[in-house]
Amino acid sequence: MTTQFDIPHYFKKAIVRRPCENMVQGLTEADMGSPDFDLACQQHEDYVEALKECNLEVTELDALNDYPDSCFVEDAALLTPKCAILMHPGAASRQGEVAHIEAAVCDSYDHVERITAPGTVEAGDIMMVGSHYYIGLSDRTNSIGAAQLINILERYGLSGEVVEMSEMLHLKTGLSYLENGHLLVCGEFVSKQQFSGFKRAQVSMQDSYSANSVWINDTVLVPAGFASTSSAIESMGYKVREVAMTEFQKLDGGLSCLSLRF
Ligand code: CIR
Repeated sequence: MTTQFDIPHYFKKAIVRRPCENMVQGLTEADMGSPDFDLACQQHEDYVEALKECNLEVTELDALNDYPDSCFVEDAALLTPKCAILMHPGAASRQGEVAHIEAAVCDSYDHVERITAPGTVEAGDIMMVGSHYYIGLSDRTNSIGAAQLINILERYGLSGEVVEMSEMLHLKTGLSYLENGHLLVCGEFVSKQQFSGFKRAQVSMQDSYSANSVWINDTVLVPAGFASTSSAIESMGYKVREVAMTEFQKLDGGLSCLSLRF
């Protein structure tokens, strides 16, 4: 296994998709009520602004009303420095999102691979640490899909390993790599031996939503309203940019889910 704790991976671009009015039909177990579409659009605009503040060139794709969860673009593809990999989501209602992201991905990549049935992977289950990728086996990502993914990664000189999990929606629901060996951990991932080599900062279950925070070019985006997570991240030496995410939280969507960064 290769890990490159000392070389942060700087990003140049991001792809996002605007929320659609049908987002109220999105998948959720959150029991927090329906999202307010207008407020979600405002929050999404501020998210895009935050990406730009981190010096990313942002491609904004149009809303897709046939796919309520389609603003969560992270799940449809994995963009590595060597190749792009189109996913096959485990959630049936989300499988069609992949065809709609393909053109934007192909615009930026010469090498485009794909996960195929019966394999399923949603890239919210994939955490990049240098050239190594951790792949959570969740309800959305199966071992056939993970094996396909590892095979593709290895063909490009990258590597992967699976992470057993049973409680969270996606791997990055409870884990975020902040570069420089720093890892936010929450819930079922706190005691995992697999992550004992990282400098870990524990996020309490009460603040679990903020365990999905995103390092982008030395700034960390943190959901607004989680002061203890923000200050823990600041004390690791990072600049924090808070983003209001209440309407996406109602759909179990975190900060990382709203963009593909590469
Ligand atoms: C779903 O359940 O698929 C969406 N409502 C939320 C997806 C969140 N994506 C992510 O954590 N990567």
